[in-house]
Amino acid sequence: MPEAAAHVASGKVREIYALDDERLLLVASDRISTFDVVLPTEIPDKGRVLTGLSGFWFARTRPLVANHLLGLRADGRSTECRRLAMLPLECVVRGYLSGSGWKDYRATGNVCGHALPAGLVESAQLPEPIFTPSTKAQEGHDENIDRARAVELVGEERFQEVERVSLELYRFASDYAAARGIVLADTKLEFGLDADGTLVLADEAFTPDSSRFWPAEEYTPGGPQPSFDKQFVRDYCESLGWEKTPPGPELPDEVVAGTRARYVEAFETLTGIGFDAYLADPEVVLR
Ligand code: Q0N
Repeated sequence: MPEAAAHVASGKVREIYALDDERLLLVASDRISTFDVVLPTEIPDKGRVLTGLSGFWFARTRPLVANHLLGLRADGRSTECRRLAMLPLECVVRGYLSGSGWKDYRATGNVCGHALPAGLVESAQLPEPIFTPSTKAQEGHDENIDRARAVELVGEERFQEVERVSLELYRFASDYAAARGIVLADTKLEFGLDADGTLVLADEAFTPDSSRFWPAEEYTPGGPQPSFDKQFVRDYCESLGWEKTPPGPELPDEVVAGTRARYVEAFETLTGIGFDAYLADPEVVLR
């Protein structure tokens, strides 16, 4: 538990504490969710992998946009960051047709107001990445919105800026990941404003919890793709015939070990840094 820090917010798998008026501490737990349910079994080091990957991307995308990162703590799971006025948007970029994007396309032929070519199959790569913002609805669920609604929430100028920056960030990270054998199918970014009104990238960035990671080697459009990190967990849960409502099942040791190995593999493949080196000195990912 962080020293004398007020708890600000809880996510399903992360906690936010106030350090002072200007700074927050984001702590990534080892909890894992599947089918929107947090499971009772943790994946050791998952929070460290996500924190290290976010730090790596924050350091490398700084030429594109400012970000909230101030430093990584020695525990490897805690991020000190600048406290911002968050924009009420989840900035989603999709390069492939999956999840709610695929559902919308199948039902209507477009995704959040973006007209798309006819005849695309599930998981198809889109002609161009598209910006499909959503809002956090009351009960934590994301609600897709169109451009007009997003402009109502943040204004025309700010909308154009977050759209441009989100697409630039996605192109940078997806090109980087593709060169290392990982398809970054889509991603969710969050931004805030600093006291000067400068746009600042916040939250986590390009982690398996905020993005769909697919192994490029197995990519086969025309159906759902295996997930780089959670596929063992999903397959195990499916094998039980669990109803996908809480409580979720406990995971057996081999599913935990296999899943941990996949997280560590994603970290090492993308960063080119050994996970042991990260544990010894988390800020190695920033250099
Ligand atoms: C913050 N969340 C996650 C926005 C909030 N750097 C920051 N400064 C102030 N607040 C936050 C951060 C960060 N990161 C982030 N909560 C608070 C939840 N989102 C959900 C969508 O709306």
